[in-house]
Amino acid sequence: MSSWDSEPVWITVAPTGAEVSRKDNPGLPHTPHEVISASLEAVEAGASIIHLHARLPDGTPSGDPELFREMIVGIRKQSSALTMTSTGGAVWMSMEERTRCLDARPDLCSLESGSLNFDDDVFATSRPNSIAAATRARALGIGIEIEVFDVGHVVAASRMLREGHLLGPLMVNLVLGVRGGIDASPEGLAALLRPLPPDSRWSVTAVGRHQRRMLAFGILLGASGIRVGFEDNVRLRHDRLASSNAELVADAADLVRSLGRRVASPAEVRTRVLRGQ
Ligand code: KMH
Ligand code: ZN
Repeated sequence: MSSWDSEPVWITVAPTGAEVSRKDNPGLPHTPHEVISASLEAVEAGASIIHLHARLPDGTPSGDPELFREMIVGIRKQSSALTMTSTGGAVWMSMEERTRCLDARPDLCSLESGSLNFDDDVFATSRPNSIAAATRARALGIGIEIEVFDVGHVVAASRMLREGHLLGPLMVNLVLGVRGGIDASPEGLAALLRPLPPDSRWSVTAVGRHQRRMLAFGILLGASGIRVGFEDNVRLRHDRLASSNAELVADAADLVRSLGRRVASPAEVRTRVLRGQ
């Protein structure tokens, strides 16, 4: 676990996701061009990792590696932020569709280490599928962030690490408050941290109205990173929609500083998360 006052906190922005729509926030980016400008604004505001999903112009989620490639090239042209493509995709996608994004050669990819009910849907990732995706990402030199929605996912990731399917130290994103996953509470966060190997890098994500206070818990407990963006939450406060992803990032950066920690630069994040992956 990182030392809470000596290590800077990275901010990941997840600008579009797959389950949110323009009905939730009319500013949701769809096209690569829109995602690139939202991402670059977010980097200006303090983000150093961009968690990418691809969509067609009408907003339908897509696994097309060309869309991912366009976003990655555009972001890399104008920033040194790390790009992370989602192998979570959308709940209805096949594993094959979800992992096509690896062909776009991001710096990092997200990866599920298990399954869960995702609200009314089943979000399925079998252990063999997770291992196969991890093996492919590693062969391509892509770093892996495990997305954790419940305690068993931490246990499964630790097992993949022990068995050599993942390289250490683990990088995990602890997602709290998905209906079907662990609840967004201090006890929920503590439950996810308990089985985590001690040298892991962990970030905190919480959905909807729980976001800000759970990120604060994470920052105070020594999180390596926090995540914000329209994928997880479209509101700045309960009674106000966020005007942009960058506004959420700026607010998260203020939160980090107000709790006595520093926001990490992309260069610092590169050294920390790509070393050893
Ligand atoms: N869209 C969610 C079902 C990830 O990016 O790895 C899964 C998700 C997680 O967004
Ligand atoms: Zn995602």
